[in-house]
Amino acid sequence: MEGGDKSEEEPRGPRQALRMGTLQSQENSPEERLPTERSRLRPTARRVLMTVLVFSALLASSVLLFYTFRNCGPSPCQTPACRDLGARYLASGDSGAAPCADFFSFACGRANGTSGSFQALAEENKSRLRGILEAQGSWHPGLGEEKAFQFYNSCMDTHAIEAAGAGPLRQVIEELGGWCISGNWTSLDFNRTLRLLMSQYGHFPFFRAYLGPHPASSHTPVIQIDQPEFDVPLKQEQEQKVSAQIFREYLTYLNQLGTLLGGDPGKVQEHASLSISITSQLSQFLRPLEQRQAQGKLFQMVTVDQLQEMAPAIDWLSCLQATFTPMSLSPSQTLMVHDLEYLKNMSRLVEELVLTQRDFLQSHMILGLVGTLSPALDSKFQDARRELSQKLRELTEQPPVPARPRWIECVEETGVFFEPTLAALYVQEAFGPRTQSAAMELFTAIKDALITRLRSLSWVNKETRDEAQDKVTQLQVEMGAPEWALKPELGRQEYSDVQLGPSFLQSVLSCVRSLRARIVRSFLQPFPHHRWKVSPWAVSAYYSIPDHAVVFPAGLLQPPFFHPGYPRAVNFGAAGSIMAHELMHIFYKLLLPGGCPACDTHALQRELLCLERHYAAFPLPGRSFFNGSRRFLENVADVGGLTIALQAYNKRLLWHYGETTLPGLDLSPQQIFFRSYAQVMCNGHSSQDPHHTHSPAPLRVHGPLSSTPAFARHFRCPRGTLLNPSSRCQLW
Ligand SMILES: *[C@@H]1O[C@H](CO)[C@@H](O)[C@H](O)[C@H]1NC(C)=O
Ligand SMILES: *[C@@H]1O[C@H](CO)[C@@H](O)[C@H](O)[C@H]1NC(C)=O
Ligand SMILES: *[C@@H]1O[C@H](CO)[C@@H](O)[C@H](O)[C@H]1NC(C)=O
Ligand SMILES: *[C@@H]1O[C@H](CO)[C@@H](O)[C@H](O)[C@H]1NC(C)=O
Ligand SMILES: *[C@@H]1O[C@H](CO)[C@@H](O)[C@H](O)[C@H]1NC(C)=O
Ligand SMILES: CC(=O)N[C@H]1CO[C@H](CO)[C@@H](O)[C@@H]1O
Repeated sequence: MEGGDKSEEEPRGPRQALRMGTLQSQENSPEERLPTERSRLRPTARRVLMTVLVFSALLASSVLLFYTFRNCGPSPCQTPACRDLGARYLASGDSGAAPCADFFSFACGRANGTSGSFQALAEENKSRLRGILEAQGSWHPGLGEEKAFQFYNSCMDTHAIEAAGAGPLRQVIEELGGWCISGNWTSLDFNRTLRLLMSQYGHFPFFRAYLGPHPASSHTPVIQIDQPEFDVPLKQEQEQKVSAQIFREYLTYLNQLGTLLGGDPGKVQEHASLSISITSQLSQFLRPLEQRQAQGKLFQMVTVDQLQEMAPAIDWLSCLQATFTPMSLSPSQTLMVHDLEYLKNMSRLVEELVLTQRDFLQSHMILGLVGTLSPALDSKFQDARRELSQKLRELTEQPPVPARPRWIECVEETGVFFEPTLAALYVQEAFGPRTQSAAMELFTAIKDALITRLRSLSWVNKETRDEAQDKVTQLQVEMGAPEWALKPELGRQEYSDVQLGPSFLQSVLSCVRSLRARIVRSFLQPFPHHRWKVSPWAVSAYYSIPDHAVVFPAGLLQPPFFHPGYPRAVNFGAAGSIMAHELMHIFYKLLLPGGCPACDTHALQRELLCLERHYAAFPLPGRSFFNGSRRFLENVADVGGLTIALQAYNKRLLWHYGETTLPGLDLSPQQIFFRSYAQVMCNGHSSQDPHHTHSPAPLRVHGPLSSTPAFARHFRCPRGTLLNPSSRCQLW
């Protein structure tokens, strides 16, 4: 179903406007005071008469319409967007589950096993990008867009890719000086090969190098040198048996690559084994982050010269200069090094290998490159890699990942290389002015509710409250997409350095170089605003501490989380609580020990402890258990986010008319609010979050809902049920 922007909000009939007028007069909202105030200028008698008339008229209509309202209730919204959402809720929920005992199953019961809401949303909107990329002739003439479409098409043209086979890759290997497994071979210049790999082919065999924010000033870029990423875990952590199997699978894979490139099987086997041995030795030098953290050596600032002295096997200046042009580097350039110990040991190993096993070192680098480039090669290379990854998942007891259709890969790849163009096209299609202003309006309502809430917190003193309020008002909000994507004329990219063809591999390599140069150039320009860390079609909101900015990408402000034509209950419950959750992150510092000396520390500690106990008391599925720290702060943000979103929603209900419900669901607006809140969390039993900072989904539903008296009221939960506990915490 098309849930896009085109479906308009339900036309508001006169009946409905009247009905809500009733609601208003009952609640005596501020909007209504306006006419009374204006009439003050008129003669007294007339004023009295008017007042009486207005009152009696209001009273009469109130009585009349109160009954109408009682009889019919808000009517269901019948737009395609609403019908679609109603059907989605019906399909995901388990109506047999008792909402007061297990609201998670009630809302997400059948969402089991399948991918979560966020993931589903991410996939759906990639299909939206696909729609854009495949709609021939829908794009404006312009070199940039044309290149993006051409790239996508050549990615989808599997016939051409299969026909070219390993040819384009052999050519790349020749450019690198060849290897002794197949084809011609010139003698090795290690530094030259490494420089080409890093700067021309985007492959970093011994370490990674990238531009990142300077630790002392987040707007200044610095070159960072980090540990490499290996295809397989070869560190002696697993059982002997498992690691032997991993070795075998990896060897099979490398052998396949070598023979696909026309190598003699015996020779390939020898080089593949040595390559594994090199990877394995390098892996032994890696130290986990925690260990480095414990030693207080997460990173060190060194100059290129100093690094050259400590890790002499690499020609640092020439490798980095080639990689980061047009930046101009000198020996005194400062670098941020994440694990100096690793680099020293790596350098020693490379020096040793250059002396004793030159040819093998070259083969090792090229085998790694082939792995890196596989996505741009024909199906034989891709199958080999997929097989390796499935085997590794089996061996490490992870569930298999289903094969992804080619178009998703191609959409993602096009999105990486042509992000500015795709961002503008996506925003045009999925985040029109009406959605934009509705989203901003929602955010303003949430922000206002938060400011109101701050005034009533018992543990915050006046000074801290004023400070917090200032922080909220000064917050930078990025809604939907960066400025340049919302105004395409600002972000038009020509990609003049991108050369497409003759083979898909060559196109990809050209894009890799162009992208790196673009990143470097953008870092070299002063940039006063927040730099987006996600694409506009991404589904993850975030708060950036250094920029004091919240970011809500357009991909998130889509059905089923948001639509300008949805009942407000849905938008406030789903997108609104996500927005409020992000806003709560502003106050993390206050909640940490010693973070708010001026607060009523005693009351604050009491409420934090209360919430900790509240969460700890939940029965949890599986092995997941609650443990303080970051996850606790996320829980605190969940509870606060729901409270704020609900408060904002109630205020909206009071001020505006025309609230609707969802077709096919027997739920009141408030019930829909809570249902929509839960729907956001329907992402299965295991956390999708890579860092596991969030609690498992059922807890993210039950924790906050059971802390909210209004939930129990609207679902008529008997006292003592899971979602209507006998006491509640009062943090927010
Ligand atoms: C959902 O998953 C749980 C645990 O994996 C399982 O016990 C339950 O039967 C599943 N329910 C449905 C409706 O698939
Ligand atoms: C090896 O080099 C020769 C001469 O330079 C060239 O003709 C031949 O095509 C090359 N072989 C491969 C496999 O590229
Ligand atoms: C690096 O090499 C040094 C000296 O050979 C050694 O003491 C140290 O344990 C090595 N570090 C790692 C992480 O293997
Ligand atoms: C690479 O270049 C550096 C710096 O010039 C040099 O010290 C090193 O020996 C070279 N490495 C190899 C393996 O030739
Ligand atoms: C919980 O976290 C604390 C500190 O973050 C840690 O010391 C403790 O071991 C953790 N407990 C469990 C059961 O993981
Ligand atoms: C959530 C969302 O907007 N999903 C859309 C993604 O794109 C497809 C294809 O255009 C639409 O059908 C979905 O509604």
